[in-house]
Amino acid sequence: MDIAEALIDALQQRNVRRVYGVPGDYVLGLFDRLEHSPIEVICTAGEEGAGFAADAHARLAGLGVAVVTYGVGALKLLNPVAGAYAERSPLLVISGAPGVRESDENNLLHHMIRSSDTQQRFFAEVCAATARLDSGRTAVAEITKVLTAMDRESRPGYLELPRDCLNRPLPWPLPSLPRPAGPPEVSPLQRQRALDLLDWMRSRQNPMVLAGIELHRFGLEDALQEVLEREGWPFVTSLSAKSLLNEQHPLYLGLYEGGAGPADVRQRVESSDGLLILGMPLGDIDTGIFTTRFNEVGKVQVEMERGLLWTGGDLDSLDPAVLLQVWRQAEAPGGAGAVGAIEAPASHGAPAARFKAEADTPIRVRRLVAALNAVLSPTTVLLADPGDALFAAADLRLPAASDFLASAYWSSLGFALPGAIGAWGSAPPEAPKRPLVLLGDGALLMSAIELATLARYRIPALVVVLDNGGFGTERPMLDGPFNDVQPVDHVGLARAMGFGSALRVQLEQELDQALASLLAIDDGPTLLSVALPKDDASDVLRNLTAALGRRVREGAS
Ligand SMILES: Cc1ncc(C[n+]2csc(CCOP(=O)(O)OP(=O)(O)O)c2C)c(N)n1
Ligand SMILES: [Mg+2]
Repeated sequence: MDIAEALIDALQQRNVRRVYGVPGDYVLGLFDRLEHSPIEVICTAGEEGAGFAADAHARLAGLGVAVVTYGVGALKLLNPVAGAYAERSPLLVISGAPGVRESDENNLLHHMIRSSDTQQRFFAEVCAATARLDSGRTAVAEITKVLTAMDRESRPGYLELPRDCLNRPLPWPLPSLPRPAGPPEVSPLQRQRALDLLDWMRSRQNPMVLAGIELHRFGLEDALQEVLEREGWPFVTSLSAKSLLNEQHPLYLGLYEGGAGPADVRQRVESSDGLLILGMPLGDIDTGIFTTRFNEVGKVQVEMERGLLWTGGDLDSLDPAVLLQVWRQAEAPGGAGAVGAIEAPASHGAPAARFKAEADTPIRVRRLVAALNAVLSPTTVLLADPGDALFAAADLRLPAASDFLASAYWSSLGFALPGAIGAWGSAPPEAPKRPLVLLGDGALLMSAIELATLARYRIPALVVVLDNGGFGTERPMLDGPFNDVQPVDHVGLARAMGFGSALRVQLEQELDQALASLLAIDDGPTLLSVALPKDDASDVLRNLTAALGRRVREGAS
C-alpha cells in the first residue's frame, strides 16, 4: 500500500463517496487515482465552488472533501475554508504540491509563494489541524491526526500531498482509523451541575430553549428533541440553526432573531423566566445585530467554547454535549408536565396554505416566500445566500426532514449555488435530495460559473434568483452606484450554461405556474428569475439594515 491508497482508504472508511475539485499539474496524479477508486470526483468550474460544495456536503454528512492544485487553486479555497472554520463545518482540503525532489533541486516552481510551507501556514489559521504527507512512515498517523482534530472541533482540516509522494510505500499495513468519539465522559461535578440546572429549569413558570447551530454540528438534535419532549419545554431556534429540529413540531414556536424577527416570538422568548440558550454563539446576525433583551435573571447559556454561564455558577467544561448526555439519562419529571398546552405565536401561524395568486400584481418578496412555502417538500434542501434571499427565507416553514443551509454567520455571498452541488452529492442514492437555491442577482453574478456544474451532473436543483437590480441589502445602509449590478439575462445565461429550462416572471399569476412547471422537471437543474421592485425588502432585512446602517454611517461620516 502507498500514501495515495492510504488516503483514499481513509476517506472510504469515513463513508466519503464524492469529493469536489479542480485538477492542476500538482494534483493530476491524485485525480487519476481517485478516478480509479470507488470515490466519484465532481469537477466544479472553480475552486471556490469546490470549497462551498464540500462545506455543504460536510454539514449534511459529517465530512466533505475538496481536492485542488497548489497555490492558485488552494488559495481560492481560503474564503470557503475560513467560513467552514467560523461556522464549524468539517471540510477537508487535499492540496497537491510540488514534489519533494524537484523542490530540493529548484526554487522557482510555478504557483509557489515564499517557501514550501507558506501555503500550509495560511491554512493553519483556518483549520483544526494541518499535515504534509511526504513520508510513508508517518502518513497514516498524520491523516489520523487531522481527521481526529476535525471530529473533535467540527472544523476544517488540511492535507498536502507532494506530487512525487503518492506512491511512497507504507512500511506496515493500514490500521483502521479511530471512529469519531462516542458520548463524552461525564465527571461528578459536571453531572451535579447539569442536574442542578435541570431542577432549576423544572421550577420555572415559562421554561424555554433557544437552540443554536452547535447542536447541529455536534449531532445533538436527537438528544435535544428527546429532552424537550420529555420535559414539555417549547423551543425556538436562531436563524443559522433554522430547521435544526422539525419546524412542524408542536413545541416549536419559530425563529428568534432579537429585534429583527417577529415581535410576538421575541416577546415570548424575552419574557421567559427560564431561557436556556443552548449551543448558540451570540453573533450579530443571529441576535438581530445585538438587539436581544433577555431577562438576565431568567437566562442561562451553555455553549461549546465557554461551557455553562449561569448565575447559579459557571462551569467551563459543561458544554451542550455533556449537558444533554446527563439530562437524557435523568429521571422524567414527576406529575403532569410542568408546561400546559403550547400556543404558537401568530407569526409562526398555521402550516403553509396553498398560494393564491392575485391577478396582474407584481411579485413582492413576501409573496414569493408564500408561493415557495406552498411547494416545499420533505426532500428539499434549502440553500440561501446572504441578502434578502437569506432573510426572507427565515419565514419559510420547512417540512419535517428537510434541511436548511446558509453562510449565515460568515455571510459569504456565493455559498448557496455551489452548496447545492454538495447538498445533492451528500445524499445516499436511496434518499436523494433536491436543492432549492435562493439567491440575489448580485450573488448569482459571483457564483454563476457553477451553473455549468449543476448542468454537467444533471443535478435536480431549482435556482431562484431574487432580481432587485443590485445589492439591495446595502442600499438602506449607504447607497450609491456601487450598489448597482449589471442587468443580466438570467434565462439566457442558464441556457448557455446547459440548463434545459429557465423562466423569468414578473407577476404573481406567472410565479404560480412557473414554480409548478419547473418543479415537475427532475432530471436536471432549472432556474427561475423573479423580477422584484428595487425598493422591496422583507421585514427582517429592513430591521437588520436599520441596526447595521447606524454602524456603517457612523464609520462613513
Ligand atoms: C463575498 C461577499 N462579498 C460581499 C459581501 C457584502 N454583501 C452583503 S449582502 C450584499 C448584496 C447582495 O446582493 P444580492 O445578492 O443581489 O442580494 P440583495 O441584497 O439584493 O437581496 C453584499 C455585496 C458579502 N457578504 N460577501
Ligand atoms: Mg439584489
